[in-house]
Amino acid sequence: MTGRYEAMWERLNLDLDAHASLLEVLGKFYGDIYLNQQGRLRGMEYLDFVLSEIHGLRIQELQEARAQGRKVIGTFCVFVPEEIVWAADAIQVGLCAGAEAGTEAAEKILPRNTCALIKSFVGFKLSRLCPFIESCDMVVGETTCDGKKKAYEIFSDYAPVYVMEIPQMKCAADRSLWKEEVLRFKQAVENLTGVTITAERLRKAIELINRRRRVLQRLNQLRAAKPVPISGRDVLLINQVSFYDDPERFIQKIEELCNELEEKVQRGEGVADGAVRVMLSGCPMAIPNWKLPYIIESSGAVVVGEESCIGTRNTRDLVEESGTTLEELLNALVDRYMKIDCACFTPNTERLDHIVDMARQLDVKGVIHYGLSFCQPYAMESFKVEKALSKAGIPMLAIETDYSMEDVEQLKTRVEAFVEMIR
Ligand code: BJ8
Repeated sequence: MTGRYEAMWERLNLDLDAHASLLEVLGKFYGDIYLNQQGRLRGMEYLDFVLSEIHGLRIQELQEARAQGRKVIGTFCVFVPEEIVWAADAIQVGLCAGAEAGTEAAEKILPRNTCALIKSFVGFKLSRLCPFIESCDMVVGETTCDGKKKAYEIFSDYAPVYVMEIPQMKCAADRSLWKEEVLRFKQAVENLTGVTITAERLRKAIELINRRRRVLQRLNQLRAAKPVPISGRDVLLINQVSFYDDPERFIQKIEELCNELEEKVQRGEGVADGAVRVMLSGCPMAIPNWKLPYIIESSGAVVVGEESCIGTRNTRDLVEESGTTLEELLNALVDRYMKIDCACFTPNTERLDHIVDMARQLDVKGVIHYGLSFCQPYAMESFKVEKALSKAGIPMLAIETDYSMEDVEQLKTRVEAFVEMIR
């Protein structure tokens, strides 16, 4: 890929040497974790291709779209209403990063005790490693956790940042605040793109993003089968790619993959014979953060569900499509996003219910709660999650880690012991 896109990366002001090293490491990591799996689905070839072109073809598409006058909007949180972006004929891409590269640079302007996800996106920008950030006309931050909220203040010195205020509770006043914020965001997107969002445009965008959520719901339902027909690693990758690939192409390819999966389920074929079914819950795992799922799936277990923003939190709820006026559709959007059960909310009891329901539906033997080091909201909530699960008779293991590889052996020992215990 390097030769073909070098001129484009140069125009985007990437550090070409550092970027080439990053791609090399990523390719090796992907080979070890993904391509070595036995009996993968034909449909995963699409994901392999997307990954092999991660900073190539998709970036080229974004550049071509920009040349035709379309805008690219980057986001870090599933709270940003994507439908507004697509309704204005702009393109949304997820910017969360899951690699350690750039951490050193990030720690020059952020405290060391900041979560890896934040350090990663700041580090990628400072080290000129991410063509997605460099392709953005607007970068949308949000006031979720304190770390992100304050990091965006610093980040705005380096990128065109717009910040959405996210409510912290779910009372009537919070809904009103959120509606104001959605309207303010709509205005900002209209100003950027020069496109007025009409009811028709918004309805089409709602239908598009709902279709993407539905295909991911279908995929998740297929994982309830026994034996489970697809590895957790593969599904995590699908979820990660959903944040930046073209939605129409993604929907079509994942529909095809689901058809293949359905046939596999009918034939009673699965992956990982005899592996213990577990579920992941907690912080999002941005690409290429595959460390923990890989450890789990090489320790005699298989991941059959992810209760996270790169998982069911992003796909569980659809936007009601029946509205005909702009006002009705905007209200439907506001209501759907208010259902997000991020640990940044207080109280957040619905998340506990969702975790227990999901664990029961997927018939898992245990839950592994994943927290990024220094992430207070999820670390705090893990105690409540454990309590709720224990009441339901489901064991939980709490893992706290970051993007480094230093603790892999230690994590493996803990995960293996947990899997043996619940087997
Ligand atoms: S809706 S989970 S995407 S905020 S891991 S940066 S919380 S210190 S990512 Fe998130 Fe939106 Fe919530 Fe989802 Fe802060 Fe924690 Fe870091 Fe986090």
